[in-house]
Amino acid sequence: MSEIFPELPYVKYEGNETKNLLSFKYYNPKEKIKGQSMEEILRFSVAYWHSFCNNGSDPFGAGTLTKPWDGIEDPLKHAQKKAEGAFEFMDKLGVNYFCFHDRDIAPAGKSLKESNHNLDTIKEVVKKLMEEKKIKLLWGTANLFEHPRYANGAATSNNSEVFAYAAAQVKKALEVTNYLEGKNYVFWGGREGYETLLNTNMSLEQDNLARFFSMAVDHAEKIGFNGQFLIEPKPMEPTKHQYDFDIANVLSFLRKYDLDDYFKVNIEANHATLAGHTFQHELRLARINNSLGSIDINQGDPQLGWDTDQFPSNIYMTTLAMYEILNNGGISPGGLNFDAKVRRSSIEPIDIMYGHILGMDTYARGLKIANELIKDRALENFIKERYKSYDKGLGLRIKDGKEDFDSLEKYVLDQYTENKKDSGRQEMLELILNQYIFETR
Ligand code: XLS
Ligand code: CA
Ligand code: CA
Repeated sequence: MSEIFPELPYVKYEGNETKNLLSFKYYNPKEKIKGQSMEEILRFSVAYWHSFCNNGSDPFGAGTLTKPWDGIEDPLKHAQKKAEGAFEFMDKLGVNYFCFHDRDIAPAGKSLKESNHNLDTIKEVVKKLMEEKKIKLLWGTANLFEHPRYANGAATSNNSEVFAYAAAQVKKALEVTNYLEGKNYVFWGGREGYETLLNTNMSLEQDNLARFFSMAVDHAEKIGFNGQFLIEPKPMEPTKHQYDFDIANVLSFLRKYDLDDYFKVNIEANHATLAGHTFQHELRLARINNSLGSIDINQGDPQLGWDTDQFPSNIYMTTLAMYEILNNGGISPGGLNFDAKVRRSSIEPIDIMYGHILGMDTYARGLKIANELIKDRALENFIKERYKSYDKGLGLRIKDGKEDFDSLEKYVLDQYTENKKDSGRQEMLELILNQYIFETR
């Protein structure tokens, strides 16, 4: 088969002395870190929608990015050529995973039947390409936000027929994900929220969302899908207020409806910042609750208050993200999915390649730095010391549940001294972090 992107090279690791911008300077897939190769730890994935479907259009103007399959009128031939281009791109980039929405790989038809037929046709093309290029499916999902029928929500629509349609669509997407041996299945509730409470029965909508998730769990069992279910929080966009606002919100929802055994979270960096958190905050919260499933790697723009989905270039963010992931014992069966797109003026396919190289190197470097930080206990020793009052005496008795308000009041009256203050040393710790970022080899 002739190449679809003849101008794109195979990207290789060349080390940090090279001047070749189309090579990896830090991402060395086979290099071992704590006994595992970088590719096994990072599990990079390309997002089908941003890299192969996005044409650069925005609310103010038309598409700017052209693709070799533009202009193919037959929708299935178009989808087939797009799939071939996608797998050639991913092979050249050297990633092992990809993610898709049902409607990214195969076009929606005029009816559910026709859409399902399109998916069934293209899933065969994709399966063959996966085998040929040795690329696996990190996760699949259903697009329950684009079609006008979902304007009032999918599982949280006021209309029960729309709920039914969404269920039928997820059933099929789950079956295709299973067929392609997807490691996870993601729910991102683009329209699952509200625009105004003046027209909203919040309690029914949330109960229905939980019913919908339970049905998915039951169906997975029915068809033998063993992948991990993930919920991807986002505070707003496209709705004013989405129900999966952030990690804390999702965890309380899952616990209320007894779904916490079946779901973990897929955390996107730009969604964390939209919710007013750092990416690390969301990762930490998920990690300490044993819920960290997978991550969508990108970054927002500090001056723009919306979801810009840029390729990650911030070494502080990637270092601290990898710090959480290593402390989590890794992220498998999840991975690091590039939910990132090039700017509207970056119009050539090679720009998409630069974007991924930028992100992969920034994460690979972050991984190495985080590993050193952990190995040297550079932060842990300080934290341990900072909380030492809970290791013995009064603190230990509090932890063991042996104190109450009466005994604590007595303790303060008899023994408390005001002069035991200590410094939080934030600046010193930032100095240490910088030292590791600057000096890690
Ligand atoms: C949109 C979301 C979406 C999910 C998958 O903001 O990030 O792309 O990752 O539906
Ligand atoms: Ca995402
Ligand atoms: Ca996003």
